[in-house]
Amino acid sequence: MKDQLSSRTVRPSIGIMSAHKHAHSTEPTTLAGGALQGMSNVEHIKHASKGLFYVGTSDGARHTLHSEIEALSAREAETITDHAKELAKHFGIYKQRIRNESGKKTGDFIFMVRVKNPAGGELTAEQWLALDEAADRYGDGSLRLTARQGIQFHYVRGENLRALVRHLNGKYRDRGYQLTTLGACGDVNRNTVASPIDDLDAELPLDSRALAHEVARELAPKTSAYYQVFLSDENGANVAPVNAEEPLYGAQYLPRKFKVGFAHPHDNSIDLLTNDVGFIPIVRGGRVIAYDFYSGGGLGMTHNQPDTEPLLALALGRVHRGQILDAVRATAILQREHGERKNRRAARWKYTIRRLGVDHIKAYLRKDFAIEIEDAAPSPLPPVRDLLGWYREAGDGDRWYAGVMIPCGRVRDFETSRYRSAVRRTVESVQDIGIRVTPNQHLILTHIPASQREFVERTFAEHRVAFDSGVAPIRRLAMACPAKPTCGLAMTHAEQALPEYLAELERAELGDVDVMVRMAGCPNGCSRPTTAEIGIVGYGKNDYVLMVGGARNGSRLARVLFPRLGEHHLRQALKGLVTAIRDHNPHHLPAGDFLASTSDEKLKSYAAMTH
Ligand code: SRM
Ligand code: SF4
Repeated sequence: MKDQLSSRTVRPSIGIMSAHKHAHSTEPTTLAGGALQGMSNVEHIKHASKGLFYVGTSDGARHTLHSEIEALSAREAETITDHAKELAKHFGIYKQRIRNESGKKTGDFIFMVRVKNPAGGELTAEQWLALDEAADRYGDGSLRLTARQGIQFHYVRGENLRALVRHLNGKYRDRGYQLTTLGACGDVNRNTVASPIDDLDAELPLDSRALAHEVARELAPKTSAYYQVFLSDENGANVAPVNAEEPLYGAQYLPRKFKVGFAHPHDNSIDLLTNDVGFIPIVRGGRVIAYDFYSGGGLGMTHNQPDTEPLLALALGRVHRGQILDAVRATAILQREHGERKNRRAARWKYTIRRLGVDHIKAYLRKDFAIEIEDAAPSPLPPVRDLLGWYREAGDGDRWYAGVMIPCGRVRDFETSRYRSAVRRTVESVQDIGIRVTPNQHLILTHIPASQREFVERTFAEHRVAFDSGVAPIRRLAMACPAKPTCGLAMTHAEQALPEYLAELERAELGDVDVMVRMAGCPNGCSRPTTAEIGIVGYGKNDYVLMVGGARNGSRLARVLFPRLGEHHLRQALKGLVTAIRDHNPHHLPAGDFLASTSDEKLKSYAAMTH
């Protein structure tokens, strides 16, 4: 196998100097600046893998990732090694361990497997049914819709891992898109999100999804290791030619995850400004004339590392449709060369672009990558919409789409509401139905004839799944991350806590208040609490940060109102603040604007009130 740092790797000789230093005062360790020495352990692991094939060990020896997966499948190993763990992420696989009540990782080894679902979260009925079947066969009987329109399996046992990946990849192709876990995690482009109503919106049907698909295809890992490790046939014969070349990423892939999104002028549910690179069409006279181009967003921050912070993407100007793929590719190359590779916490593009200077980056994109960025103020962003209920679909037929609320994205049959069965029954019964995962962790069922609307509603009612007006305003935009017990980084619960907090607000007759509440189990911010109107972030055992005042269109970060709160006080504060949005908001401002424009002192006095 050829060494992968091949001549085909595009390597610009960049003379970009740090324009103004961001918070990171030490000189960065970058590919452009030097050798592997001094880079993080993960960089060494990626480099030694020769395109994700080999697991290097600390004594300089190596074995194949394939051999570790073989051992798992044969039940000869409980899990994979920690070096293999870093590579497996690039295949959408996370090594996890069940945590006990006190949070200690003492339980069985398990895996989380993430399926990529680019360009609007679209799935066919066959694909949905394949996922649904796999939930029982290989997971814990649930499907977890993600905040980036993906689907996760939790509690996958080692011996089922390869079988699950094969099941997903093997049979269910449609319209050229195959379910895959390749590149769903790891230091590559993650799921490329797009507004789920891109082409459905009756007033403005667009086609940004095609661009999102192009980006997803172009930035997918090109190594064939995935196929050799998971998909070689029963006799070990390869299903794809062996290839370790990564023309775009090179031997060490990107310094960190990379995220790209496309919003719609009527819907910013993807939270455009939280992406590394984002676009939204500019429409004049019903025609898309160009796209606003944003760069450098990201929400993660790390305890005890004050240099790390949530940052919204910056508006760079306008680009034309024909240059969008080039602009994404160029940004990925700049990040590959100039991103920090020693401290992974400081390695996201949001830090690189600010360290190098936005003007430098723009100049560089223009000159060396020939991207024609037109200087222009961006158009105002549309709101983050819940998209629940019925909407007529674009096109001539009398077809409809229906947004269905899935609490915290967990498609499961609970005792009270049987979400999984309701969706399966609908998908099996309505001809030509399509499915989309929304960035709010909900589902949209598409292409439903008017004559079938009543059947769909009845099916949901029979399974006790609340639909449209049956969903309280306070729940419609609520999101939480998986957190405990599966997420190894979680400090508190989130998915398992937020529904109860919301129920408590409903019991206090606050369910009708229109406010976006999001909760995460640690400061990584996976459910995007930092752009919510009310954001809750787990910070330690029985310790939470309460944030307020994000904008409904994602254009403003929330500010910290309480840096530390125990759970009891958190619940009390939630009640007080939601009451204030309803009762002390004389101009009926949207909840985020009300919270943003009210002083801390005032809000704290409301938070202390209970009713
Ligand atoms: Fe995330 C890591 C779950 C969207 C920022 N995220 C994780 C891991 C894999 C934990 C780990 O590294 O061990 C979580 C898996 C837990 C589990 O048991 O399932 C996890 N992230 C999720 C999901 C499932 C949350 C959800 O409720 O939907 C989302 C999967 C999206 C997908 O399909 O690709 C998810 N994560 C996000 C988002 C929101 C977004 O992308 O729109 C963010 C904030 C935006 C951003 O990237 O800055 C996000 N996740 C992080 C970070 C912080 C990154 C940083 O820059 O510091 C981590 C930790 C890390 O990478 O080191 C992380
Ligand atoms: Fe895990 Fe933290 Fe992400 Fe929640 S926000 S899924 S706790 S990494």
